[in-house]
Amino acid sequence: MATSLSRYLVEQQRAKSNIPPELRLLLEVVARACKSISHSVNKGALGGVLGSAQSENVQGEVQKKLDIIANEVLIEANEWGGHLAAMASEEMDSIYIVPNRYPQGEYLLLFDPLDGSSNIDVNVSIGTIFSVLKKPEHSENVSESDFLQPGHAQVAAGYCVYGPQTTLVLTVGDGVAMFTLDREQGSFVLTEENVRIPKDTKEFAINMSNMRHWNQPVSDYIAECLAGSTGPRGKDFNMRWVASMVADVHRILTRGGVFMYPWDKREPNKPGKLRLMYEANPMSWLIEQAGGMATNGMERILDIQPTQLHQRVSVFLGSHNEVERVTAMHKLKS
Ligand code: AHM
Ligand code: MG
Repeated sequence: MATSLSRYLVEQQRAKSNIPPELRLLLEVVARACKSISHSVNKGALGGVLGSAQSENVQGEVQKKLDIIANEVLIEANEWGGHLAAMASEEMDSIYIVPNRYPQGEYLLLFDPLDGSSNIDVNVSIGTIFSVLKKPEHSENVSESDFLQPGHAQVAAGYCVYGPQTTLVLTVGDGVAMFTLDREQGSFVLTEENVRIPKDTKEFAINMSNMRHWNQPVSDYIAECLAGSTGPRGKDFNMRWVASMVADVHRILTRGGVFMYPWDKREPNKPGKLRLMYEANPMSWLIEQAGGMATNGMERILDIQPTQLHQRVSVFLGSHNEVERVTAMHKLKS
């Protein structure tokens, strides 16, 4: 018989004691919210959900209607259950503390409600990314500083990709599992366990249009890949760039590859485009749990001590040997 997400979580707790009831509730609520977001995404123009919301988020990016809808769905689903103390989102300037009328739980939830915003209106895969932390024990009144924990402190992380299939991908620190949404049954069904990323790959993902803005190590690494079988790598590479991190990471978890969003000269004061706490950290943990590697070019992403909720980071993640190589090239130049 098919294993539902609920059953998987109960059985994991029984076998490994790694999913206490409050965390299980949290993960089930996040999955339910993703199901609802998936419905809105599927309706597209018919649901009046496409297009711009005529507003900007704290990062100065124009918000799409679906960015805001997904953010609201996640907050409304999660605020009343008693499992959370507060939430943080790419689409909200500061943290959202669970209102007084509801009990406060011990977890903190961070999310990018709809990643890949530029793909919403063009019917290309997009997704929700989430990260779960424990509220520090000493903290009475939850504040933003409670969120500033390194990625290795996450207790659960995952994403849901809204593509040809809706797939929820999850880790609680014991490998990576994938669940496909069965629309007739209305439930997520376990379709892959112990996901492993091949150590070697011939596929890279980077926005090549930024080439002239890269630093030397990134330029050197990509030059090696492009030189193909006659170059130093002795093999031909293929390139893929969906421009939705969820979709690019999903491909890498499925068949390997390396994904890069490096620092570049367009905005030299920012370490990169992607956000550490609700994009890079959850994705890096999933990648590591599947046998891959994730760095900012110099150090393990999961070891970075955050100083700001919305801070950015350079990202190199995916097949172990490629990430190791591009990281070594950075260290050589430093
Ligand atoms: P978003 O959170 O505003 O959607 O931005 C993040 C996205 C990632 O999903 C993707 O990897 C990247 O931005 C694409 O950037 P670019 O537009 O430079 O291709
Ligand atoms: Mg995003």
